[in-house]
Amino acid sequence: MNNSEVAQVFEDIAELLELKGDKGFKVIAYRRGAESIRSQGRDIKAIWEESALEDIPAVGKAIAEKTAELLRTGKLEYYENLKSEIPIGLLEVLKVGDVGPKKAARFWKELSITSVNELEAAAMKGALRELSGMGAKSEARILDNIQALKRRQTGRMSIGAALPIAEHLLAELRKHPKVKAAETAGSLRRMRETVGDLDLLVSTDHPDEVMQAFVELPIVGRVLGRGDVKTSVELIDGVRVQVWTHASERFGTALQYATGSKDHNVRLRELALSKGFSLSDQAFKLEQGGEITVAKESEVYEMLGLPWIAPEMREDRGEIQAAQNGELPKLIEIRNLKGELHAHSTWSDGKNSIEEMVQAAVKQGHKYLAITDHSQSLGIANGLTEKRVEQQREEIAKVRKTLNNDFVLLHGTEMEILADGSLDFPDDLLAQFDLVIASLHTSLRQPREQVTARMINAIKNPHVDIIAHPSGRLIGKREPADLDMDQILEAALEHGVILEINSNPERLDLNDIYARRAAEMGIPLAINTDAHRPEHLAFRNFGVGVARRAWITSRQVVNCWTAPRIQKWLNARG
Ligand code: DGT
Ligand code: CA
Ligand code: ZN
Repeated sequence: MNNSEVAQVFEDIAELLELKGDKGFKVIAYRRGAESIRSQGRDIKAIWEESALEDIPAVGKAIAEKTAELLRTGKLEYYENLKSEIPIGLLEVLKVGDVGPKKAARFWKELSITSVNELEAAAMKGALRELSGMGAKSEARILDNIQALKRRQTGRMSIGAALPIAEHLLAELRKHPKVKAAETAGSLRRMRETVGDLDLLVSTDHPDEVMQAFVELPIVGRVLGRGDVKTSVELIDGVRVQVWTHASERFGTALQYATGSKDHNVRLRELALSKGFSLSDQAFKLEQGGEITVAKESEVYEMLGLPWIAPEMREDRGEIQAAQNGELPKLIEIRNLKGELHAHSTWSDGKNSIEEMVQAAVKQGHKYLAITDHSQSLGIANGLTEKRVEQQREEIAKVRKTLNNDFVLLHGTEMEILADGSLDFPDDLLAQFDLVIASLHTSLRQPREQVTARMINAIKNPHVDIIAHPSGRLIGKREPADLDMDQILEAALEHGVILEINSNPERLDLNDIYARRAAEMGIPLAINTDAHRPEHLAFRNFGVGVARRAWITSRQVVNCWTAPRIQKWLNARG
Protein backbone atom coordinates (compact mmCIF):
# COMPACT_ATOMS: atom_id res chain seq x y z
CA MET A 1 0.00 0.00 0.00
CA ASN A 2 1.27 3.47 -0.80
CA ASN A 3 0.88 6.66 1.21
CA SER A 4 -2.34 7.74 -0.39
CA GLU A 5 -3.99 4.32 -0.01
CA VAL A 6 -3.11 4.24 3.69
CA ALA A 7 -4.33 7.82 4.11
CA GLN A 8 -7.59 6.88 2.38
CA VAL A 9 -8.26 4.17 4.96
CA PHE A 10 -7.92 6.68 7.80
CA GLU A 11 -10.11 9.18 6.00
CA ASP A 12 -12.75 6.49 5.59
CA ILE A 13 -12.45 5.63 9.27
CA ALA A 14 -13.01 9.28 10.21
CA GLU A 15 -16.16 9.40 8.07
CA LEU A 16 -17.47 6.06 9.29
CA LEU A 17 -17.03 7.23 12.87
CA GLU A 18 -18.91 10.42 12.06
CA LEU A 19 -21.71 8.40 10.51
CA LYS A 20 -21.87 6.49 13.76
CA GLY A 21 -22.41 9.77 15.55
CA ASP A 22 -18.87 10.22 16.83
CA LYS A 23 -17.71 13.79 16.48
CA GLY A 24 -14.99 14.15 19.06
CA PHE A 25 -11.23 14.29 18.90
CA LYS A 26 -10.98 10.78 17.45
CA VAL A 27 -12.48 11.87 14.15
CA ILE A 28 -10.19 14.87 14.00
CA ALA A 29 -7.18 12.74 14.91
CA TYR A 30 -7.80 10.29 12.06
CA ARG A 31 -8.27 13.13 9.57
CA ARG A 32 -5.05 14.88 10.66
CA GLY A 33 -3.15 11.62 10.59
CA ALA A 34 -4.44 10.84 7.09
CA GLU A 35 -3.47 14.25 5.81
CA SER A 36 -0.03 14.01 7.31
CA ILE A 37 0.63 10.55 5.82
CA ARG A 38 -0.61 11.72 2.43
CA SER A 39 1.77 14.67 2.43
CA GLN A 40 4.88 12.77 3.58
CA GLY A 41 7.64 13.20 1.07
CA ARG A 42 8.81 9.63 1.78
CA ASP A 43 7.32 6.21 1.19
CA ILE A 44 5.35 5.21 4.28
CA LYS A 45 6.74 1.70 3.99
CA ALA A 46 10.33 2.89 4.36
CA ILE A 47 9.36 4.89 7.44
CA TRP A 48 7.67 1.81 8.89
CA GLU A 49 10.75 -0.33 8.23
CA GLU A 50 12.77 2.21 10.23
CA SER A 51 10.19 1.91 13.05
CA ALA A 52 9.74 5.67 12.75
CA LEU A 53 5.99 5.91 12.11
CA GLU A 54 5.40 7.81 15.36
CA ASP A 55 7.84 10.50 14.21
CA ILE A 56 5.34 11.53 11.54
CA PRO A 57 3.48 14.64 12.71
CA ALA A 58 -0.11 13.90 13.87
CA VAL A 59 0.59 10.17 13.93
CA GLY A 60 0.35 8.86 17.50
CA LYS A 61 0.57 5.37 18.88
CA ALA A 62 -2.91 4.25 17.75
CA ILE A 63 -2.52 5.36 14.14
CA ALA A 64 1.04 4.08 13.98
CA GLU A 65 -0.07 0.62 15.09
CA LYS A 66 -2.91 0.57 12.61
CA THR A 67 -0.59 1.71 9.83
CA ALA A 68 1.80 -1.10 10.68
CA GLU A 69 -1.05 -3.62 10.58
CA LEU A 70 -2.10 -2.32 7.17
CA LEU A 71 1.40 -2.50 5.77
CA ARG A 72 2.03 -5.92 7.24
CA THR A 73 -1.23 -7.63 6.33
CA GLY A 74 -2.85 -5.34 3.74
CA LYS A 75 -5.87 -5.21 6.04
CA LEU A 76 -7.03 -3.50 9.22
CA GLU A 77 -9.38 -5.32 11.54
CA TYR A 78 -10.70 -2.12 13.12
CA TYR A 79 -11.60 -0.77 9.68
CA GLU A 80 -13.25 -4.04 8.60
CA ASN A 81 -15.36 -4.04 11.75
CA LEU A 82 -16.53 -0.49 11.13
CA LYS A 83 -17.45 -1.40 7.57
CA SER A 84 -19.54 -4.29 8.77
CA GLU A 85 -21.47 -1.93 11.05
CA ILE A 86 -22.05 0.87 8.56
CA PRO A 87 -22.86 0.40 4.86
CA ILE A 88 -19.82 1.47 2.85
CA GLY A 89 -22.07 3.08 0.19
CA LEU A 90 -22.77 5.86 2.69
CA LEU A 91 -19.25 7.16 2.10
CA GLU A 92 -20.35 7.91 -1.48
CA VAL A 93 -23.49 9.57 -0.15
CA LEU A 94 -21.23 11.92 1.83
CA LYS A 95 -19.72 13.13 -1.45
CA VAL A 96 -23.08 14.58 -2.45
CA GLY A 97 -23.02 18.32 -1.80
CA ASP A 98 -25.09 19.46 1.22
CA VAL A 99 -25.08 15.96 2.69
CA GLY A 100 -23.03 15.74 5.86
CA PRO A 101 -22.65 12.77 8.19
CA LYS A 102 -25.70 13.72 10.24
CA LYS A 103 -28.00 13.83 7.24
CA ALA A 104 -26.50 10.71 5.69
CA ALA A 105 -27.01 8.83 8.94
CA ARG A 106 -30.65 9.95 9.06
CA PHE A 107 -31.25 8.89 5.45
CA TRP A 108 -29.82 5.53 6.37
CA LYS A 109 -31.70 5.04 9.64
CA GLU A 110 -35.02 6.56 8.65
CA LEU A 111 -35.23 5.62 4.95
CA SER A 112 -32.78 2.68 4.73
CA ILE A 113 -30.71 4.57 2.14
CA THR A 114 -27.26 3.03 1.72
CA SER A 115 -26.08 4.36 -1.65
CA VAL A 116 -26.18 7.40 -3.92
CA ASN A 117 -28.54 5.62 -6.30
CA GLU A 118 -30.97 4.89 -3.49
CA LEU A 119 -30.72 8.50 -2.35
CA GLU A 120 -31.50 9.67 -5.87
CA ALA A 121 -34.47 7.32 -6.18
CA ALA A 122 -35.82 8.52 -2.82
CA ALA A 123 -35.42 12.17 -3.83
CA MET A 124 -37.20 11.54 -7.13
CA LYS A 125 -40.06 9.86 -5.32
CA GLY A 126 -40.33 12.89 -3.04
CA ALA A 127 -39.47 10.84 0.05
CA LEU A 128 -36.73 13.14 1.42
CA ARG A 129 -39.03 16.08 1.86
CA GLU A 130 -41.08 14.03 4.30
CA LEU A 131 -38.23 14.00 6.83
CA SER A 132 -38.37 16.61 9.55
CA GLY A 133 -36.19 19.62 8.77
CA MET A 134 -36.20 18.81 5.03
CA GLY A 135 -38.40 20.30 2.35
CA ALA A 136 -39.04 20.24 -1.40
CA LYS A 137 -36.24 22.77 -1.89
CA SER A 138 -33.52 20.90 -0.05
CA GLU A 139 -34.67 17.73 -1.81
CA ALA A 140 -34.30 19.40 -5.21
CA ARG A 141 -30.86 20.70 -4.22
CA ILE A 142 -29.75 17.20 -3.31
CA LEU A 143 -30.91 15.95 -6.72
CA ASP A 144 -28.86 18.69 -8.40
CA ASN A 145 -25.86 17.80 -6.30
CA ILE A 146 -26.16 14.13 -7.24
CA GLN A 147 -26.09 15.15 -10.90
CA ALA A 148 -22.97 17.22 -10.25
CA LEU A 149 -21.30 14.29 -8.48
CA LYS A 150 -22.05 11.97 -11.39
CA ARG A 151 -20.61 14.47 -13.83
CA ARG A 152 -17.42 14.66 -11.82
CA GLN A 153 -17.23 10.89 -11.89
CA THR A 154 -18.16 10.06 -15.50
CA GLY A 155 -17.40 13.28 -17.33
CA ARG A 156 -20.77 13.10 -19.11
CA MET A 157 -24.21 14.31 -18.08
CA SER A 158 -27.68 13.27 -19.14
CA ILE A 159 -29.35 15.34 -21.81
CA GLY A 160 -32.10 16.01 -19.29
CA ALA A 161 -29.60 17.81 -17.05
CA ALA A 162 -27.80 19.53 -19.93
CA LEU A 163 -30.70 21.09 -21.79
CA PRO A 164 -32.01 23.44 -19.07
CA ILE A 165 -28.48 24.71 -18.39
CA ALA A 166 -27.93 25.41 -22.08
CA GLU A 167 -31.26 27.17 -22.33
CA HIS A 168 -30.39 29.39 -19.39
CA LEU A 169 -27.04 30.32 -20.98
CA LEU A 170 -28.63 30.98 -24.38
CA ALA A 171 -31.19 33.27 -22.77
CA GLU A 172 -28.38 35.20 -21.04
CA LEU A 173 -26.39 35.49 -24.25
CA ARG A 174 -29.40 36.63 -26.27
CA LYS A 175 -29.97 39.46 -23.78
CA HIS A 176 -26.64 41.01 -24.74
CA PRO A 177 -27.15 43.92 -27.19
CA LYS A 178 -24.22 42.85 -29.39
CA VAL A 179 -25.48 39.28 -29.85
CA LYS A 180 -27.36 38.73 -33.10
CA ALA A 181 -28.06 35.06 -32.58
CA ALA A 182 -27.13 32.29 -30.15
CA GLU A 183 -27.70 28.57 -30.72
CA THR A 184 -26.69 25.25 -29.21
CA ALA A 185 -24.35 23.02 -31.19
CA GLY A 186 -22.41 19.82 -30.45
CA SER A 187 -23.94 16.64 -29.07
CA LEU A 188 -26.72 18.59 -27.37
CA ARG A 189 -28.06 19.86 -30.68
CA ARG A 190 -27.79 16.31 -32.02
CA MET A 191 -29.84 15.15 -29.00
CA ARG A 192 -27.38 12.50 -27.90
CA GLU A 193 -28.50 10.75 -24.73
CA THR A 194 -25.48 12.01 -22.79
CA VAL A 195 -23.45 15.13 -23.33
CA GLY A 196 -19.76 15.70 -22.58
CA ASP A 197 -19.64 19.47 -22.73
CA LEU A 198 -22.02 22.14 -23.94
CA ASP A 199 -21.24 23.92 -27.21
CA LEU A 200 -22.85 27.29 -27.78
CA LEU A 201 -22.52 29.36 -30.90
CA VAL A 202 -22.90 33.13 -31.00
CA SER A 203 -23.24 35.41 -33.97
CA THR A 204 -21.72 38.82 -33.23
CA ASP A 205 -19.44 41.51 -34.64
CA HIS A 206 -18.04 42.21 -31.17
CA PRO A 207 -16.64 38.90 -29.91
CA ASP A 208 -14.49 40.42 -27.15
CA GLU A 209 -17.34 42.24 -25.50
CA VAL A 210 -19.63 39.23 -25.71
CA MET A 211 -17.04 36.82 -24.36
CA GLN A 212 -16.24 39.19 -21.51
CA ALA A 213 -19.91 39.43 -20.57
CA PHE A 214 -20.20 35.66 -20.79
CA VAL A 215 -17.30 34.82 -18.48
CA GLU A 216 -18.66 37.33 -15.97
CA LEU A 217 -21.98 35.50 -15.63
CA PRO A 218 -22.44 34.44 -12.00
CA ILE A 219 -22.96 30.81 -13.05
CA VAL A 220 -19.44 30.67 -14.57
CA GLY A 221 -16.91 29.23 -12.11
CA ARG A 222 -13.61 29.54 -13.94
CA VAL A 223 -12.23 30.20 -17.39
CA LEU A 224 -10.29 27.31 -18.86
CA GLY A 225 -9.20 28.92 -22.08
CA ARG A 226 -9.81 32.08 -24.00
CA GLY A 227 -9.13 32.36 -27.75
CA ASP A 228 -10.22 34.49 -30.70
CA VAL A 229 -13.05 32.21 -31.71
CA LYS A 230 -13.59 29.94 -28.73
CA THR A 231 -13.78 30.34 -24.96
CA SER A 232 -13.98 27.37 -22.60
CA VAL A 233 -15.34 27.69 -19.10
CA GLU A 234 -16.38 25.53 -16.22
CA LEU A 235 -19.64 26.44 -14.52
CA ILE A 236 -19.79 26.51 -10.74
CA ASP A 237 -21.36 23.05 -10.68
CA GLY A 238 -18.58 21.58 -12.84
CA VAL A 239 -20.35 21.60 -16.25
CA ARG A 240 -17.98 22.52 -19.07
CA VAL A 241 -19.08 24.92 -21.77
CA GLN A 242 -17.48 26.08 -24.99
CA VAL A 243 -18.69 29.28 -26.58
CA TRP A 244 -17.77 29.98 -30.18
CA THR A 245 -18.20 33.43 -31.73
CA HIS A 246 -18.52 34.19 -35.42
CA ALA A 247 -19.54 37.06 -37.64
CA SER A 248 -23.05 36.57 -38.95
CA GLU A 249 -21.85 36.05 -42.53
CA ARG A 250 -19.88 32.99 -41.35
CA PHE A 251 -22.54 31.61 -39.03
CA GLY A 252 -23.61 28.86 -41.46
CA THR A 253 -20.24 27.08 -41.69
CA ALA A 254 -19.62 27.75 -38.00
CA LEU A 255 -22.86 26.19 -36.84
CA GLN A 256 -22.41 23.23 -39.15
CA TYR A 257 -18.87 22.64 -37.87
CA ALA A 258 -19.66 22.98 -34.19
CA THR A 259 -22.70 20.72 -34.44
CA GLY A 260 -20.64 17.76 -35.61
CA SER A 261 -20.49 14.93 -35.19
CA LYS A 262 -16.82 14.76 -35.90
CA ASP A 263 -17.40 11.75 -38.20
CA HIS A 264 -20.16 13.50 -40.10
CA ASN A 265 -17.92 16.53 -40.53
CA VAL A 266 -15.08 14.39 -41.85
CA ARG A 267 -17.40 12.93 -44.52
CA LEU A 268 -18.67 16.33 -45.43
CA ARG A 269 -15.16 17.72 -45.80
CA GLU A 270 -14.23 14.80 -48.07
CA LEU A 271 -17.26 15.55 -50.20
CA ALA A 272 -16.27 19.23 -50.34
CA LEU A 273 -12.72 18.34 -51.41
CA SER A 274 -14.08 16.16 -54.20
CA LYS A 275 -15.90 19.24 -55.45
CA GLY A 276 -12.82 21.48 -55.25
CA PHE A 277 -13.52 23.23 -51.93
CA SER A 278 -11.93 22.98 -48.56
CA LEU A 279 -14.55 23.38 -45.89
CA SER A 280 -13.81 24.80 -42.42
CA ASP A 281 -15.76 26.49 -39.67
CA GLN A 282 -14.88 29.80 -41.34
CA ALA A 283 -15.72 29.32 -45.01
CA PHE A 284 -15.43 27.28 -48.18
CA LYS A 285 -11.93 27.94 -49.50
CA LEU A 286 -11.51 27.61 -53.25
CA GLU A 287 -8.59 25.73 -54.82
CA GLN A 288 -7.76 28.68 -57.03
CA GLY A 289 -7.81 31.03 -54.01
CA GLY A 290 -10.57 33.09 -52.43
CA GLU A 291 -13.40 31.96 -50.18
CA ILE A 292 -17.16 31.71 -50.04
CA THR A 293 -18.84 32.47 -46.72
CA VAL A 294 -22.34 31.34 -45.84
CA ALA A 295 -24.67 32.77 -43.23
CA LYS A 296 -27.16 29.91 -43.13
CA GLU A 297 -26.37 26.34 -42.27
CA SER A 298 -28.61 25.00 -45.04
CA GLU A 299 -26.35 26.78 -47.54
CA VAL A 300 -23.42 24.63 -46.45
CA TYR A 301 -25.31 21.55 -47.58
CA GLU A 302 -26.64 23.35 -50.66
CA MET A 303 -23.09 24.16 -51.76
CA LEU A 304 -22.39 20.43 -51.67
CA GLY A 305 -25.50 19.56 -53.65
CA LEU A 306 -27.34 18.20 -50.63
CA PRO A 307 -30.59 18.96 -48.87
CA TRP A 308 -30.20 20.13 -45.26
CA ILE A 309 -29.67 17.19 -42.90
CA ALA A 310 -31.28 17.35 -39.46
CA PRO A 311 -28.66 17.54 -36.65
CA GLU A 312 -30.02 14.39 -34.98
CA MET A 313 -29.03 12.37 -38.07
CA ARG A 314 -25.46 13.66 -38.27
CA GLU A 315 -23.69 10.60 -36.87
CA ASP A 316 -22.22 9.15 -40.05
CA ARG A 317 -24.85 6.44 -40.11
CA GLY A 318 -25.58 6.71 -43.81
CA GLU A 319 -27.20 10.14 -43.77
CA ILE A 320 -24.99 11.73 -46.41
CA GLN A 321 -25.65 8.92 -48.87
CA ALA A 322 -29.38 9.11 -48.13
CA ALA A 323 -29.23 12.85 -48.75
CA GLN A 324 -27.41 12.31 -52.05
CA ASN A 325 -30.06 9.80 -53.13
CA GLY A 326 -32.91 12.06 -52.12
CA GLU A 327 -33.95 9.48 -49.52
CA LEU A 328 -33.84 11.49 -46.30
CA PRO A 329 -36.89 10.69 -44.17
CA LYS A 330 -39.22 13.47 -43.12
CA LEU A 331 -38.47 13.22 -39.40
CA ILE A 332 -41.15 13.26 -36.75
CA GLU A 333 -41.66 16.55 -34.85
CA ILE A 334 -43.10 17.28 -31.43
CA ARG A 335 -46.14 18.93 -32.96
CA ASN A 336 -47.05 15.64 -34.65
CA LEU A 337 -47.79 14.01 -31.28
CA LYS A 338 -51.47 13.85 -30.45
CA GLY A 339 -51.58 11.92 -27.21
CA GLU A 340 -49.88 10.20 -24.29
CA LEU A 341 -50.24 6.46 -23.75
CA HIS A 342 -48.26 5.89 -20.53
CA ALA A 343 -48.91 7.92 -17.38
CA HIS A 344 -49.40 7.32 -13.67
CA SER A 345 -51.66 8.76 -10.99
CA THR A 346 -51.88 8.65 -7.20
CA TRP A 347 -53.61 5.29 -7.61
CA SER A 348 -50.09 3.85 -7.81
CA ASP A 349 -46.85 5.88 -7.53
CA GLY A 350 -47.87 9.01 -9.44
CA LYS A 351 -48.01 12.32 -7.61
CA ASN A 352 -51.28 13.67 -9.01
CA SER A 353 -54.89 12.63 -9.43
CA ILE A 354 -56.29 11.31 -12.69
CA GLU A 355 -58.13 14.59 -13.12
CA GLU A 356 -54.94 16.63 -12.70
CA MET A 357 -53.09 14.44 -15.18
CA VAL A 358 -55.92 14.91 -17.70
CA GLN A 359 -55.75 18.69 -17.27
CA ALA A 360 -52.00 18.59 -17.81
CA ALA A 361 -52.41 16.52 -20.96
CA VAL A 362 -55.01 18.94 -22.31
CA LYS A 363 -52.60 21.78 -21.58
CA GLN A 364 -49.91 20.01 -23.65
CA GLY A 365 -52.36 20.02 -26.53
CA HIS A 366 -52.99 16.28 -26.32
CA LYS A 367 -56.22 14.73 -27.55
CA TYR A 368 -55.95 11.57 -25.47
CA LEU A 369 -54.32 10.21 -22.36
CA ALA A 370 -54.00 6.68 -21.03
CA ILE A 371 -53.72 6.26 -17.27
CA THR A 372 -51.56 3.18 -16.83
CA ASP A 373 -50.91 2.61 -13.14
CA HIS A 374 -48.80 -0.28 -11.90
CA SER A 375 -50.16 -3.76 -11.20
CA GLN A 376 -50.47 -5.60 -7.89
CA SER A 377 -47.09 -7.27 -7.58
CA LEU A 378 -45.14 -4.01 -7.80
CA GLY A 379 -45.65 -3.35 -4.12
CA ILE A 380 -43.13 -0.52 -3.81
CA ALA A 381 -45.09 1.42 -6.43
CA ASN A 382 -48.41 0.73 -4.71
CA GLY A 383 -49.57 -1.47 -7.60
CA LEU A 384 -53.33 -2.02 -8.02
CA THR A 385 -55.08 -5.20 -6.99
CA GLU A 386 -57.96 -6.51 -9.08
CA LYS A 387 -60.39 -4.88 -6.67
CA ARG A 388 -58.68 -1.48 -6.92
CA VAL A 389 -58.64 -1.77 -10.70
CA GLU A 390 -62.45 -1.96 -10.54
CA GLN A 391 -62.59 1.09 -8.28
CA GLN A 392 -60.28 2.96 -10.58
CA ARG A 393 -62.50 2.10 -13.54
CA GLU A 394 -65.36 3.82 -11.72
CA GLU A 395 -63.30 6.94 -11.12
CA ILE A 396 -62.23 6.99 -14.77
CA ALA A 397 -65.90 6.85 -15.75
CA LYS A 398 -66.59 9.83 -13.48
CA VAL A 399 -63.74 11.90 -14.90
CA ARG A 400 -64.86 11.05 -18.45
CA LYS A 401 -68.21 12.71 -17.76
CA THR A 402 -66.42 16.01 -17.12
CA LEU A 403 -64.50 15.93 -20.41
CA ASN A 404 -65.18 17.60 -23.72
CA ASN A 405 -66.04 15.31 -26.62
CA ASP A 406 -62.71 15.86 -28.27
CA PHE A 407 -60.61 14.40 -25.43
CA VAL A 408 -60.35 10.67 -24.80
CA LEU A 409 -59.31 9.19 -21.46
CA LEU A 410 -58.19 5.57 -21.71
CA HIS A 411 -58.10 3.15 -18.81
CA GLY A 412 -54.87 1.21 -19.02
CA THR A 413 -52.46 -0.70 -16.85
CA GLU A 414 -48.70 -1.04 -16.68
CA MET A 415 -48.61 -4.70 -15.83
CA GLU A 416 -45.62 -6.50 -14.38
CA ILE A 417 -44.00 -9.33 -16.24
CA LEU A 418 -43.19 -11.52 -13.24
CA ALA A 419 -39.84 -13.17 -12.60
CA ASP A 420 -41.15 -16.57 -13.72
CA GLY A 421 -42.44 -15.14 -16.98
CA SER A 422 -46.13 -15.17 -16.04
CA LEU A 423 -48.20 -12.00 -16.13
CA ASP A 424 -49.47 -10.13 -13.11
CA PHE A 425 -53.14 -10.10 -14.18
CA PRO A 426 -55.32 -12.90 -15.59
CA ASP A 427 -56.57 -12.63 -19.17
CA ASP A 428 -60.19 -11.89 -18.24
CA LEU A 429 -59.08 -8.83 -16.26
CA LEU A 430 -56.70 -7.70 -19.00
CA ALA A 431 -59.58 -7.86 -21.48
CA GLN A 432 -61.38 -5.17 -19.50
CA PHE A 433 -58.67 -2.52 -19.93
CA ASP A 434 -58.64 -0.16 -22.91
CA LEU A 435 -54.88 -0.52 -23.10
CA VAL A 436 -52.37 -2.94 -21.64
CA ILE A 437 -48.70 -2.05 -21.23
CA ALA A 438 -46.39 -4.81 -20.07
CA SER A 439 -43.02 -4.12 -18.53
CA LEU A 440 -40.13 -5.55 -16.56
CA HIS A 441 -39.14 -3.85 -13.33
CA THR A 442 -37.72 -6.77 -11.37
CA SER A 443 -35.22 -9.60 -11.87
CA LEU A 444 -33.61 -7.72 -14.73
CA ARG A 445 -30.31 -9.49 -14.16
CA GLN A 446 -31.60 -12.92 -15.17
CA PRO A 447 -29.58 -14.79 -17.82
CA ARG A 448 -30.28 -13.85 -21.42
CA GLU A 449 -32.48 -16.82 -22.31
CA GLN A 450 -34.62 -16.48 -19.24
CA VAL A 451 -35.22 -12.74 -19.40
CA THR A 452 -35.82 -12.91 -23.17
CA ALA A 453 -38.35 -15.72 -22.74
CA ARG A 454 -40.21 -13.65 -20.13
CA MET A 455 -40.50 -10.75 -22.51
CA ILE A 456 -41.56 -12.93 -25.45
CA ASN A 457 -44.25 -14.53 -23.33
CA ALA A 458 -45.70 -11.08 -22.66
CA ILE A 459 -45.50 -10.12 -26.33
CA LYS A 460 -47.42 -13.25 -27.27
CA ASN A 461 -50.34 -12.46 -24.98
CA PRO A 462 -53.10 -11.11 -27.24
CA HIS A 463 -54.14 -8.52 -24.64
CA VAL A 464 -50.73 -6.88 -24.44
CA ASP A 465 -50.58 -3.76 -26.62
CA ILE A 466 -47.31 -2.03 -25.69
CA ILE A 467 -43.99 -3.09 -24.19
CA ALA A 468 -42.69 -0.19 -22.10
CA HIS A 469 -39.01 0.75 -21.70
CA PRO A 470 -37.96 -2.65 -23.07
CA SER A 471 -34.38 -2.89 -21.81
CA GLY A 472 -35.04 -1.54 -18.32
CA ARG A 473 -31.80 0.45 -18.30
CA LEU A 474 -31.29 3.60 -16.26
CA ILE A 475 -28.60 5.63 -18.00
CA GLY A 476 -25.35 5.68 -16.02
CA LYS A 477 -27.03 3.75 -13.22
CA ARG A 478 -28.42 0.43 -14.29
CA GLU A 479 -27.33 -1.68 -17.23
CA PRO A 480 -29.99 -2.89 -19.67
CA ALA A 481 -31.34 -6.41 -19.21
CA ASP A 482 -29.44 -8.90 -21.37
CA LEU A 483 -32.26 -9.32 -23.90
CA ASP A 484 -31.86 -11.05 -27.24
CA MET A 485 -33.15 -8.09 -29.21
CA ASP A 486 -33.32 -9.99 -32.51
CA GLN A 487 -35.88 -12.32 -30.98
CA ILE A 488 -37.76 -9.51 -29.24
CA LEU A 489 -38.07 -7.47 -32.41
CA GLU A 490 -39.17 -10.50 -34.44
CA ALA A 491 -41.81 -11.36 -31.86
CA ALA A 492 -43.09 -7.78 -31.63
CA LEU A 493 -43.45 -7.69 -35.40
CA GLU A 494 -45.20 -11.06 -35.57
CA HIS A 495 -47.70 -10.22 -32.83
CA GLY A 496 -48.22 -6.61 -33.78
CA VAL A 497 -47.11 -5.28 -30.41
CA ILE A 498 -46.04 -1.66 -30.06
CA LEU A 499 -42.57 -0.98 -28.63
CA GLU A 500 -42.10 2.12 -26.54
CA ILE A 501 -39.50 4.82 -26.76
CA ASN A 502 -39.62 5.92 -23.15
CA SER A 503 -38.90 9.67 -23.10
CA ASN A 504 -37.70 9.97 -19.52
CA PRO A 505 -34.11 11.25 -19.96
CA GLU A 506 -32.97 8.64 -17.42
CA ARG A 507 -34.31 5.87 -19.64
CA LEU A 508 -34.48 6.76 -23.38
CA ASP A 509 -35.43 3.15 -23.96
CA LEU A 510 -35.62 1.90 -26.76
CA ASN A 511 -32.44 3.75 -27.61
CA ASP A 512 -31.75 5.29 -31.02
CA ILE A 513 -30.13 2.14 -32.47
CA TYR A 514 -32.93 -0.30 -31.59
CA ALA A 515 -35.65 2.23 -32.35
CA ARG A 516 -34.23 2.56 -35.84
CA ARG A 517 -34.13 -1.20 -36.37
CA ALA A 518 -37.65 -1.62 -35.02
CA ALA A 519 -38.99 1.11 -37.28
CA GLU A 520 -37.23 -0.29 -40.33
CA MET A 521 -38.80 -3.68 -39.63
CA GLY A 522 -42.24 -2.08 -39.53
CA ILE A 523 -42.88 -2.43 -35.80
CA PRO A 524 -45.17 0.34 -34.54
CA LEU A 525 -43.53 2.60 -31.95
CA ALA A 526 -44.93 4.72 -29.15
CA ILE A 527 -43.27 7.84 -27.76
CA ASN A 528 -44.42 7.96 -24.14
CA THR A 529 -43.27 9.97 -21.15
CA ASP A 530 -44.23 7.58 -18.32
CA ALA A 531 -45.29 10.75 -16.50
CA HIS A 532 -45.55 10.46 -12.72
CA ARG A 533 -46.47 14.14 -12.44
CA PRO A 534 -47.67 16.82 -14.88
CA GLU A 535 -44.21 18.30 -15.57
CA HIS A 536 -43.03 14.94 -16.86
CA LEU A 537 -45.29 15.24 -19.91
CA ALA A 538 -42.65 17.64 -21.26
CA PHE A 539 -40.16 14.75 -21.47
CA ARG A 540 -41.66 13.91 -24.89
CA ASN A 541 -39.09 16.34 -26.27
CA PHE A 542 -36.37 13.81 -25.44
CA GLY A 543 -38.31 10.87 -26.83
CA VAL A 544 -38.79 12.72 -30.08
CA GLY A 545 -35.04 13.35 -30.06
CA VAL A 546 -34.39 9.60 -29.88
CA ALA A 547 -36.92 8.97 -32.65
CA ARG A 548 -35.29 11.56 -34.89
CA ARG A 549 -31.88 10.03 -34.23
CA ALA A 550 -33.53 6.77 -35.32
CA TRP A 551 -34.69 8.32 -38.64
CA ILE A 552 -38.33 7.88 -37.63
CA THR A 553 -41.26 9.59 -39.32
CA SER A 554 -44.65 10.43 -37.83
CA ARG A 555 -46.20 7.53 -39.73
CA GLN A 556 -44.26 5.05 -37.59
CA VAL A 557 -45.40 6.43 -34.24
CA VAL A 558 -48.82 5.58 -32.83
CA ASN A 559 -48.96 8.76 -30.70
CA CYS A 560 -49.35 10.61 -34.01
CA TRP A 561 -52.62 8.80 -34.66
CA THR A 562 -55.92 10.46 -33.87
CA ALA A 563 -57.88 9.26 -30.83
CA PRO A 564 -60.49 7.40 -32.93
CA ARG A 565 -57.76 5.58 -34.81
CA ILE A 566 -56.03 4.50 -31.59
CA GLN A 567 -59.34 3.35 -30.14
CA LYS A 568 -60.21 1.39 -33.26
CA TRP A 569 -56.80 -0.28 -33.25
CA LEU A 570 -57.09 -1.15 -29.55
CA ASN A 571 -60.61 -2.51 -29.94
CA ALA A 572 -59.53 -4.70 -32.81
CA ARG A 573 -56.87 -6.26 -30.54
CA GLY A 574 -59.36 -7.02 -27.82
P1 DGT B 1 -19.50 15.57 -26.51
O1 DGT B 1 -19.21 16.97 -26.08
O2 DGT B 1 -18.43 14.60 -26.14
O3 DGT B 1 -20.84 15.10 -26.06
O4 DGT B 1 -19.55 15.50 -28.12
P2 DGT B 1 -19.58 16.67 -29.20
O5 DGT B 1 -20.06 16.07 -30.46
O6 DGT B 1 -20.29 17.87 -28.68
O7 DGT B 1 -18.04 16.97 -29.44
P3 DGT B 1 -17.08 18.13 -28.92
O8 DGT B 1 -17.69 18.91 -27.83
O9 DGT B 1 -15.75 17.50 -28.69
O10 DGT B 1 -16.92 19.06 -30.20
C1 DGT B 1 -17.96 19.88 -30.65
C2 DGT B 1 -18.04 19.83 -32.13
O11 DGT B 1 -16.85 20.33 -32.71
C3 DGT B 1 -18.14 18.43 -32.68
O12 DGT B 1 -19.46 17.97 -32.64
C4 DGT B 1 -17.62 18.61 -34.07
C5 DGT B 1 -16.56 19.65 -33.91
N1 DGT B 1 -15.24 19.03 -33.82
C6 DGT B 1 -14.54 18.82 -32.71
N2 DGT B 1 -13.36 18.26 -33.01
C7 DGT B 1 -13.36 18.08 -34.32
C8 DGT B 1 -12.41 17.54 -35.26
O13 DGT B 1 -11.34 17.07 -34.91
N3 DGT B 1 -12.76 17.52 -36.56
C9 DGT B 1 -13.95 18.04 -36.97
N4 DGT B 1 -14.25 18.01 -38.27
N5 DGT B 1 -14.85 18.53 -36.16
C10 DGT B 1 -14.55 18.57 -34.84
CA1 CA C 1 -19.77 19.02 -26.78
ZN1 ZN D 1 -44.60 3.56 -16.00
